[in-house]
Amino acid sequence: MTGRNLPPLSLHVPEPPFRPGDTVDFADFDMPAAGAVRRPPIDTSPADIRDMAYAMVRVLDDEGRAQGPWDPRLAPETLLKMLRSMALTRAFDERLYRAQRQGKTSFYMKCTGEEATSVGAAHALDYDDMCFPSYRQQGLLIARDWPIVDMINQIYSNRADRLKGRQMPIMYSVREANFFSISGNLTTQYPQAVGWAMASAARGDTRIAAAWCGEGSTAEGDFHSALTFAAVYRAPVILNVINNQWAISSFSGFAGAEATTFAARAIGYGIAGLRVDGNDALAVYAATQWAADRARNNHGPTLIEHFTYRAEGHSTSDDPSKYRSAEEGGKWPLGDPIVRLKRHVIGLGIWDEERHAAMDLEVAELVKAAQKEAEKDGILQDGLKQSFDSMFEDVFEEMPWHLKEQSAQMHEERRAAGI
Ligand SMILES: Cc1ncc(C[n+]2csc(CCOP(=O)(O)OP(=O)(O)O)c2C)c(N)n1
Repeated sequence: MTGRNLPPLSLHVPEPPFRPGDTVDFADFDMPAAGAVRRPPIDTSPADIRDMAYAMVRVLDDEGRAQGPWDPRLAPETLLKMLRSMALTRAFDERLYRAQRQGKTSFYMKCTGEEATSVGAAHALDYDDMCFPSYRQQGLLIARDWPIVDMINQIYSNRADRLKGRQMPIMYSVREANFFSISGNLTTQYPQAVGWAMASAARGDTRIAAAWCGEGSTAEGDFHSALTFAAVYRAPVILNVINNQWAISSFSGFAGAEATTFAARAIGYGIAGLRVDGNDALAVYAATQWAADRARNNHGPTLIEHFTYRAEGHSTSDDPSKYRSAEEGGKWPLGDPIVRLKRHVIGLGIWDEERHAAMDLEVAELVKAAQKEAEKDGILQDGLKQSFDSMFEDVFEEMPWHLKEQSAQMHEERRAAGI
């Protein structure tokens, strides 16, 4: 343009720190000391804890000792139950991942390295609190002792699948365990969780809701409308963001991580925001307990960012070696959540390596037995397990005339084709 001596405009396109083949160095990673962050009272005003959205609640130090005011001081049984649920979740993931490779199911997603974010939270919530998970919180169902054979039936879309083969594998729905139907459409569960929490409050109930989404999902519009409703009505809800740093091949910078934290999203809405070491089961437990007490006593919603690392591929359809350095997972400074809790309970003298090894064997056998049981009702390779008619059911409460017509047409065409 004439008469203007200005530099050309340009866009900033985020670039992840490490690409395939790069040497990984987390020296710049700001890792606050365990126990360093204060624990405010549950009726604190969101404005008074703005700094906490940039800090990190950590309980377990490098030696596995619990430090500071967020130590939830759990009973030995609770600590060991959490450890077992995390180990069982990992064993479940390993086996079902292999089942996909063997062609027994079409798809699977692991949560390896993120087990504390679901298992720690599940232990701090009441069983009748309603969970609105994403597809990476299988640890919630496992921590709530839901039978894993039922989860495998869904993954196999077999005869015993309660969802009648209508959903993609891992999109569980378990009303009895207060685990809301998973939807493939990212972040739709966020406003639904807030609405559920509002309904609970409007009815004078005492149950609260909790929602989970990934950091990539915070870029969805639903995330922002959910936060507005939660703040305006002070809905009794816990909004969890699992920042595992990757949304398939997009690093967290594309969801806004370069400029600020995900916990800091809460500030603009006037919501309490906490940032937590997501690989520290005790920190996840303590933050969830704080947020639950806050919600239950009508002090409003809390957004919790769980800082973690997606240790494996996004799904069985993904190859992370194409877009990130293979060294990343091993060098991630917050470690492995199972190893960290194990070190803690060994340090307390209530656990040892022998018992841990025996438990790993026991949970692997348990998953294997459940898989065998589920396979009696069929696997993917055997073909369809549900009646063709069931495909038209439950679209509406009562089947309307046009679906009856389509069903009849299907039968006619199958007859004509000799099947
Ligand atoms: C509305 C919508 N857009 C895109 C997708 C495709 N998709 C599935 S998972 C995913 C990445 C989500 O990443 P994140 O929220 O960080 O969660 P993570 O997978 O890391 O747990 C995308 C883009 C989708 N399922 N729904």
